[in-house]
Amino acid sequence: MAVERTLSIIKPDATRRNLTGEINARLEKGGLRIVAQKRIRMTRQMAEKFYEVHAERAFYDDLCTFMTSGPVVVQVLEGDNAIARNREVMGATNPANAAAGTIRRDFAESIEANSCHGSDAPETAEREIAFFFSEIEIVG
Ligand code: FUP
Repeated sequence: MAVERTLSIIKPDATRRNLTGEINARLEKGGLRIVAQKRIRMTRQMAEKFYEVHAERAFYDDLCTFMTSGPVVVQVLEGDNAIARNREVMGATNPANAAAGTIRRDFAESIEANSCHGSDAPETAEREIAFFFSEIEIVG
């Protein structure tokens, strides 16, 4: 299996409820190593750029408002098949459809306030990691 890196975000609904540690424990127990991490406040401009692929979707505006409504923790996760592994640990986008024991099933408030983000492919992981981190900030 290939060692990969993926970009993870602990979203404002989760930081507001002080769930950073619990979510990090789920990630680590899931076989992922947190090799970079910082707590930031996304600006509107950052949120719009980060989610530009969704710019035409009806939920885009609300999503950008939500992502700037409080602090987020952005992270680089490393591990075997980290991109798919993280998406398994997170669960489906809509918590109503997320499998038992996943982060979104256990913590998410709604399809929008769904507690975490994870890159969905190698190309997006590379883009999203570079969006938040320089190479020297990532310590494997
Ligand atoms: P995911 O890859 O699971 O984060 O899901 P998507 O890339 O499809 O969606 C990105 C984010 O848009 C979700 F995390 C939450 C938000 N979203 C909505 O608010 N409403 C929707 O109907 C779909 C997505």
